[in-house]
Amino acid sequence: MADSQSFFLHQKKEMEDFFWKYGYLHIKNVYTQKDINAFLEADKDLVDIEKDLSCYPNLSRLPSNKQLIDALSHVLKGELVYSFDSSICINTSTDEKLKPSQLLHRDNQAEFNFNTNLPVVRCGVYWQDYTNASGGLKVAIGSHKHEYISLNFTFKKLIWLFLRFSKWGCKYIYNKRIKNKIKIDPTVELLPNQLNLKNLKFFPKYVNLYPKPGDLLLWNIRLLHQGYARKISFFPNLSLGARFESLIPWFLCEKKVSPRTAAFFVLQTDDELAQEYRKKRIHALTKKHWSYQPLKSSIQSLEENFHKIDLSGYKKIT
Ligand SMILES: O=C(O)CCC(=O)C(=O)O
Ligand SMILES: [Fe+2]
Repeated sequence: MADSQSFFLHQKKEMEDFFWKYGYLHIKNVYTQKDINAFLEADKDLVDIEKDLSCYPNLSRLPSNKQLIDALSHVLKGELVYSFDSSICINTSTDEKLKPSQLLHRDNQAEFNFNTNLPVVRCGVYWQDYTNASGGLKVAIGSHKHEYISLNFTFKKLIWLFLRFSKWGCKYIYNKRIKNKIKIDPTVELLPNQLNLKNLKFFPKYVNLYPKPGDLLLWNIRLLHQGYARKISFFPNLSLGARFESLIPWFLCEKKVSPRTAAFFVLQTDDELAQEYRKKRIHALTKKHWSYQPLKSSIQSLEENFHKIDLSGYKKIT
């Protein structure tokens, strides 16, 4: 099926078309299994989830990869910026801590203008083989361009959604948030962007992604996605929403990858919307994250490979 297609780094044009249409990419063999294992083995005693990958002598080579940067600057249609928004989690459990209805999310994005494109991606590098396993990534195809009405909707959520179809309704939501001092993520819009009927769809359509060690998955920062996907043994190509999936007994699913190790990093262009996103995100990342200084050697290599690096987060704590 076209939706669950994977690519190699040299297929730049194919990746560009696929990415803007569907909002995600599965890129094969970006690294070798041997390399990622060696990076991890060498740096594992330094790992702290709050540290950026640039704080590690070896794992810093995951984002600072010339071939990847070349390919993605083509896909995102602009030269790339590194903003020190990354981390690695090692040996984490794949037990679901969230209710199925809370799994699906966009990364620090809500109520944005669906008529614009945001050239910001989150990349995931996974150390385990997910080919025949549960516990991996599920994405909602093309959801970077649509808002959805789904079965999760409460009456209040539905009213809220309809308010967003008018300027007046958006202003009403904004005023309500200000008046009630509702705390929302600083990277999310306080004043919702007005929705248009063509932005609205019923029920997302999903696909599960099954990377092998050395593959890279990436998704538009606006795309709906979740971890903890289940692979149903007798219907391996079927991908259901988390609520339906949770009704399927585990003996009908492939075993979960557990524990799991994965690194994530954000790449973006320097376009105006991406700059706006970057500024808000740098502000939203924790003081602890910015207290870990990147290594000089990493900075040098990032500077050589990226068009620009944005160190402004580190000024927050000085
Ligand atoms: O656990 C995963 O594979 C996805 C994690 C995720 O949602 C994220 O890093 O934004
Ligand atoms: Fe996410």
